[in-house]
Amino acid sequence: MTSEEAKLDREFVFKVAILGDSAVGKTSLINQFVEGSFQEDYKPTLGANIIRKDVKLNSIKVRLIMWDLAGQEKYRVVRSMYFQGCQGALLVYDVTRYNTFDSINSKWLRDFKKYVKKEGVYILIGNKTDLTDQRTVTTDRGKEIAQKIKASHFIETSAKLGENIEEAFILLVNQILNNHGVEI
Ligand code: G3D
Ligand code: MG
Repeated sequence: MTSEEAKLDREFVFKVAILGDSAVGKTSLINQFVEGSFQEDYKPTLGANIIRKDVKLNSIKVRLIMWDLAGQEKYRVVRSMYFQGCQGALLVYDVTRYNTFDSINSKWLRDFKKYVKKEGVYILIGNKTDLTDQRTVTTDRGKEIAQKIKASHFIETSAKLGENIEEAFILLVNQILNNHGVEI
């Protein structure tokens, strides 16, 4: 096999955390990304769901492992398992609820840094952009905080409409690859 061929066969497995307050849309984002669908009456996740999705970026294959947790995050052992081996995170807030935005820095990022000792990457996501009338967090505010917390990227999404979902996950994967010194 030539080195060019070897390059084409590169495969990675990355575990990513999807973090944010209850009901910001974490499960909906994962569903939309994995299945391309939005379930209006999605039941709150019980325990942990482990979801896998394979993506291909140019010649690079990446298997993403996502844990979708709900309700049990308060248990330390669950949290440490959740974060174990994570290379990156999506930090999600709801653009209609300012308190979920405040939690990003005060809670979720702190947690990520505490449990993920190695240099992990994270991007900031403002979800539910379709609820324009109810928006309380502006795009500019989001950008500002993303800079402040040194997020790799900032993106606004609507899991309901399927807007920017794929883009958000791809930004994260790209950044993780970058972090591993892989050029796309
Ligand atoms: P969570 O996993 O972070 O707890 P969920 O959040 O994915 O369960 O979503 C919580 C609620 O927000 C759900 O509504 C879901 O339908 C809704 N939601 C998620 N993303 C969006 C979005 O982009 N736009 C809108 N309008 N709603 C969204 P219910 O009513 O089932 O609680
Ligand atoms: Mg959920």
